[in-house]
Amino acid sequence: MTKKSTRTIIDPNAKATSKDGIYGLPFKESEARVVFIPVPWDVTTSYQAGTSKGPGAILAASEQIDFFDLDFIDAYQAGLFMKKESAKIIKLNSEGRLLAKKIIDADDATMAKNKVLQKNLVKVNQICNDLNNEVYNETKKLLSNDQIAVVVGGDHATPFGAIKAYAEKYPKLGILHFDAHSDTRNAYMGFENSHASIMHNVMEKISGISKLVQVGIRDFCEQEYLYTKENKKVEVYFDQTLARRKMSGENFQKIAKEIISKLPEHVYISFDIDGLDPRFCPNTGTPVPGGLDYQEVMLIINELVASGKKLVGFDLVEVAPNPKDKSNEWDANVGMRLLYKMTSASLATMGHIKKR
Ligand SMILES: [Mn+2]
Repeated sequence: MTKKSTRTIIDPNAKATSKDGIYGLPFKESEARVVFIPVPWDVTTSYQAGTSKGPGAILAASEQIDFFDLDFIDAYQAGLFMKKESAKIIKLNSEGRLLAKKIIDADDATMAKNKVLQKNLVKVNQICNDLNNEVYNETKKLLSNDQIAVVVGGDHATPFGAIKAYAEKYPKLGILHFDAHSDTRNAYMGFENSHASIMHNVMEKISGISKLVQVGIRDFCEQEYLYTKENKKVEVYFDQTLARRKMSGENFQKIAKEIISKLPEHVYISFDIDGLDPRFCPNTGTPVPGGLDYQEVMLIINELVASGKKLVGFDLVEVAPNPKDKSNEWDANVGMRLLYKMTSASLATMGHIKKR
């Protein structure tokens, strides 16, 4: 990346406008330490589609940011930039979604005898592989340039390629995974690369991941429960367990420290917005009651920074705008703030900005 001082051209007290880049910032990609990769993707979304509109909604909502932060000093100074949505990814998504829809709607008996649907399933799996390669190549390019690449989904299938590129750059990488769902199914409705299998694929198909710590999990099948229980590299903080520990009077800061203690030196956060209580993400694809409070997440992130471990990369997925009311940008508002906080934390742990 090229160097540029921006202190003179950004007024952090002024209202940002979306005609500039994300968070109203004027950086070019080459000047930005953090590059957001929008991935408008919801090919295998089973319940409510709409996460493909997430990156655009986050970009639009981002002008509401106030840069002043009680924990970190001026993350924006490091240069933040969001790429344009890729035409190739948009095309892959609409092709894939059309094919996947008929498979999702078909029952098992129909799938077993319908050759066209079976062919379409192979095609959908190929399309998802193409997406993974696109995201992998883009992330690899940015990482080799000493930039931090951040996937903004899209559904939870989107960051696979990014995590693969990060694991190559940081061997023994640990994943801190916030989610309502375990996302460790072998496959979902025959889809090999669906949102419901992302962490299974990360653990089985990417070498070098030393640890997966899941937080907020409250929706999973028995296969997932057994998979995470038997895999020594996986540690699960179920939502129910966290809630009961809190209700029995345990100090949440102590719990947050414990969560962070399970992670290695280099950490990647994969953040599914539905890990939060649904009041923070009412339009996400598959909301589940329970979940983390926003400030609990802030505390866990803070404990990560305090631990001296490095937040080398992260993603934010499953943010979906309200399909019936475009003026309601609540989900994206929460998303863009969470994204800015993770950006700040990552930059601070990587030595690019200071803690307050
Ligand atoms: Mn997920």
